[in-house]
Amino acid sequence: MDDGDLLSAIRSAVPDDVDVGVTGLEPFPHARREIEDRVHTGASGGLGFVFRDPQASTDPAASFPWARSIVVAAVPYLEDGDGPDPSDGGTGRSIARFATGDRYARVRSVLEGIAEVLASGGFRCEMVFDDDRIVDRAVGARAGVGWLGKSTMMITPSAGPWVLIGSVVTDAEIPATPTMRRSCGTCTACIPACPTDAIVSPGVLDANRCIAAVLQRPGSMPRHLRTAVGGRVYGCDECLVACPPGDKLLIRMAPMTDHAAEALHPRTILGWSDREVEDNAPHWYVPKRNPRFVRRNALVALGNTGTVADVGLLAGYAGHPDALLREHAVWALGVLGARDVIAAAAVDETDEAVVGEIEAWIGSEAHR
Ligand code: B12
Ligand code: SF4
Ligand code: SF4
Repeated sequence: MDDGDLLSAIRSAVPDDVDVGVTGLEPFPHARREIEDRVHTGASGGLGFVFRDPQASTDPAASFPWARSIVVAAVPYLEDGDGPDPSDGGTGRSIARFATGDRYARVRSVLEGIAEVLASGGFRCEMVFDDDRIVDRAVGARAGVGWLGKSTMMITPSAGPWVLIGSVVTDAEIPATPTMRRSCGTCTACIPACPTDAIVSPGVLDANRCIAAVLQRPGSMPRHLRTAVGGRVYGCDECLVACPPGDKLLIRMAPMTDHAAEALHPRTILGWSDREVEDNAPHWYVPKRNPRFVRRNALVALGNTGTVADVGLLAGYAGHPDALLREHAVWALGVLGARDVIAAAAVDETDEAVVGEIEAWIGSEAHR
């Protein structure tokens, strides 16, 4: 099989809605500069991933010295239930679409199909996605499967931003596919759609403010961002929902049922046992895989979306042994106006952060 045939064989092994391209192992100097800039300015928000070693993550030849080509796939991941939500006052879905179920299963299956074609030709290959050794969007853009949008998402003409990106690194020498000659043009819809103004300029994300990142970080959630977090517990879809090239795919999907919305409501999540958190969220980045951070997020989300009927549940968390959860429960109670419950919680409280949160709502005099 010659090189051109190899790419045709790969394309016929993947579903029709998956875009495939090829690029070489040359470094990605632009991506490296961008990543170093985010680390330098602090906009990386202390995240690890590709920010840990910008040189290594943008020089695939250093990580895969045996390889000659990168075959990259943009895999649409929307399903029924992902359709547009009715106007929710900006509170957002509790769990972003990409994290509802195992959406990476389809990426794995597409990459396995590609790897099978290569392996049957006697070539070595390795599947890579969401991996610190590769900047997925830069690979996808150079191979021409999409363009880098102002939201920093890689956008494809057929699925907009609703694609996950995965690659197969191989020692087959496959000619590179051309870069796409498309861009966002004059569109800027994602920038005002972001609830926290985290897209600070076109293509530049401040991860300190991005809700998707805030929900992944350990510790107390910054107080000034809690209201904007809305009803979100994991991930954020606002800059994707706002993106016009994704509309035609999004509207083809059935909307979320009331039953599914209740099953993922922050109050339901707060009722999950540790085991249920692990079962429902096996692929989420949760610091140290500790369910307390999922609960912290759900407490804030319930404060933003709950009603007086949720005060009892929150009052239980205001007496939780974990001070981080007490602190966020007090915040949620404050938002729902349950000052009497906060005053009752104040009586035996000694943790500094929780006392600070209590005093923010009922004042230090009332606390004493
Ligand atoms: C760390 C990380 C995050 C962090 C930080 C992301 C960030 N941009 O800083 C957080 C937790 C916030 C995050 C959130 C999300 N993520 Co994420 N994340 C990653 C990860 C692991 C590394 C990406 C990264 O930090 N790159 C470094 C930064 C500097 O690069 P960049 O933002 O892509 O920057 C490029 C642009 O800025 C561009 N650029 C620079 N200047 C300019 C100027 C203009 C005008 C333009 C147009 C472009 C441009 O050049 C840069 C280099 O290529 C990748 C997987 C991987 N290994 O690549 C997934 C990945 C990027 N995430 C993904 C997804 C799905 C998401 C979410 C949509 C999930 C959700 N619903 O909550 C959100 C989207 C938020 C957003 N607007 O980016 C997908 C994106 C797929 C796609 N179509 O682009 C990836 C590729 C995972 C995958 N394998 O599919 N993510
Ligand atoms: S994921 Fe949400 S918070 Fe982050 S940039 Fe997009 S809209 Fe803003
Ligand atoms: S909303 Fe508009 S500007 Fe933002 S990424 Fe999508 S096409 Fe580009």
